[in-house]
Formats: sequence, structure tokens, C-alpha cells
Amino acid sequence: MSEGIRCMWMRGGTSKGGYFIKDDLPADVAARDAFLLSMMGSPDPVQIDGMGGADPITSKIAVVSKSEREDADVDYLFLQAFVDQAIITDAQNCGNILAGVGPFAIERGLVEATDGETKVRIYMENTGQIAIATVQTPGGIVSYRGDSKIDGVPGTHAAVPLEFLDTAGSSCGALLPTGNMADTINGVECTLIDNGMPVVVLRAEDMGISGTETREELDANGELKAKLEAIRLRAGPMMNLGDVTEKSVPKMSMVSAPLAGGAISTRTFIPHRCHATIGVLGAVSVATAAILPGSPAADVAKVPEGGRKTLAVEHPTGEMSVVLELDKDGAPKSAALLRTARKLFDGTVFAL
Ligand code: NQM
Repeated sequence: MSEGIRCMWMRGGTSKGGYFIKDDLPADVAARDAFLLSMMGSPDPVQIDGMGGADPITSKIAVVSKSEREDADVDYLFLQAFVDQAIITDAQNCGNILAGVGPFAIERGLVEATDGETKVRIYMENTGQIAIATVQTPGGIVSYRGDSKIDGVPGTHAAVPLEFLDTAGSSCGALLPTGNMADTINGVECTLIDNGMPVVVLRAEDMGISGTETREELDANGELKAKLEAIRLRAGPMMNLGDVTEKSVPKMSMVSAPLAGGAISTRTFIPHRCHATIGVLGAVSVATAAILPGSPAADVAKVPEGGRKTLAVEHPTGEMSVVLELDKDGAPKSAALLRTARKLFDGTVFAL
């Protein structure tokens, strides 16, 4: 395709990608995916012939449209472009890219801003759930400047608080798709959980690491990666995800005791590269595992008291605080987090 397509490049949380209005993209899925792969420069480990940043967290796409639902302003479909394989998948959601959807929807005129801040109700098509983003809109214009700091992003920006309702079982049908707090796969105790993102939570120690390694050290550990992938391929069908060979879920989060005053420490593969931080909904799922007695996560976590818990999920470059609201039976009811986002570029993007 030699004609370009209108696109805004944005950082959402600790991720980055192309944001499109749905009607601007080809309606045919095969044609859409061919365009997106070429635009990103995939498959190629360095994505030299495209916009992708040679990392799964900078090879992401948001497709946004005005919603026809009563309970939402816009619909958001997340697409992951694999870096070194010709795969575009909608099998996962993304809470980081979600942080840019509210500002993008206002910038493109899909949602009218009010003076001060504007709440945008976002229907997340990948999982069929709603998120509410609060966007700073002084004078009715999106502002990206502010004093909020999130780990993994230099500087400060305008806050984009995100609230998730009813995320349990988003892709797997149940919070604990096997019905168990813990299952043993290849001799390793795991919690298979989905509170917005399917995640296999396992003790770092059981995988032969301390959980304090850098991302680079873990990415260079071929033996660890092979063990993780063998567990992941068995976990997929157990989590109602079918064959996950070509899927980016479940994520693999290795947990250990917190070291910086948080609730739990993590090293997460998404699923073949170690995340520089941790995904938003991935962190919600890990934080939820931490409050489930009998989970390997609960074993190592330090969980605060109360029905509204703030759990700082530590990761290789800081922490992400998840606020979990529990119902009277102690089951998770809603989750909230703070993100920031920034418009980087607005224009036309091309594929071959
Ligand atoms: O879990 C990376 C990210 C993500 C996903 C990944 C995310 C989430 O950091 O909600 O944000 O796990 O693929 O963007």
C-alpha cells in the first residue's frame, strides 16, 4: 500500500505505539494486519524498516472508534505486533496503551472535553470490559504537562488515573481458570490467574533465580527462558486459552519478597522478553494473586490490611501501585492505577 494512513504516535504508560481511528484502517482484517506489520517493520528483531522500537512494549497499536454502547464513550481494540514474527494478535489487552486512548479520543473529536478534567469511558474490545480514564483538560484542551511521575518514564506528566471494573476472568472466563489457588506444572508451583490479564505467577526461587536480576541478565538466560516457555505452553490450555504457541498470553511473572517497601517484587516475561517494568493489567493480576492465600505470590508478599489495599508491585525499574477494592467476601471488585501519557507525533504513516 503506497497511500498512508492517519495515525498518532503516543506513549501510553511505559509503552509506545500507533493510535488509529478504526475507519481509517482497512476493514478487511488480513489487509489491516499486512499494513500494520509493514508499518511497524515486523518481522525483524530491530524493526529497521518501520516505526517499531525493537521491543514488544514499543510495537503496539490502538484502534479506537466512537462507541454505540450506553456504558462507553469509545471502543478500544488493542493489537500487539510481534517484533520478530509476522504476527498481529488481539489475544491480549494492554493497560499501558489504554492510558493514551482517552487523550487520543478527545484530540480526534470522538469525545467532547469539559473544562478541568474529562472522564472517558472506554470499552476494551479485547476482553469485553470497561475502563474509566480521567484526562486533564484545562480549558477543554488535553494537557500532557503535569507533576505525576511513573517509574520507567523519565520526568513528570499529567496524571491519567485508570479505573477498572470487573476484570476477573477477562480472557480465561474465571479469575482462577483451573479453580485452584495453585497448580503444579513441570514440578513448579504456579497460580494461573486472570484479573484483566492472564498471568502465570511463580516463585523466582523455584525457577532458579533470585528475582533481583536485571532485565538484561534474564533476557540472556536461555535455560530460564526455555523452562518458562515449557510451563507457559502447558498453562495455556489449562487457562482456557488453547494453544498459546503464537499468542502473547499468558504472561510469566516470577515473584519474590519485596525489597523496596512494596508488596511484592516481580520479573515478568511478556512472554518471551523480560518487561522493563510490568504491564498494567499484568500488575493487577499479580497483586490479586498476592492476596490469595495458598498462592506462591501470597507466600512471599507483604499485604496491607483492609478492604481497600494499595499494593506496590516492584519491578526491574521501580514499582507500580495497584489499588484493589475488595468485596465483603474478600474477592477483588475493582482496581485503579495511575498512568501518564504523551502525544509524540501526529501525521501519516506508511507501509510498503
Ligand atoms: O498488562 C505489556 C505493557 C504490557 C501490557 C505486556 C499491559 C497490561 O506494558 O495491561 O500494559 O504485558 O505485553 O504495555
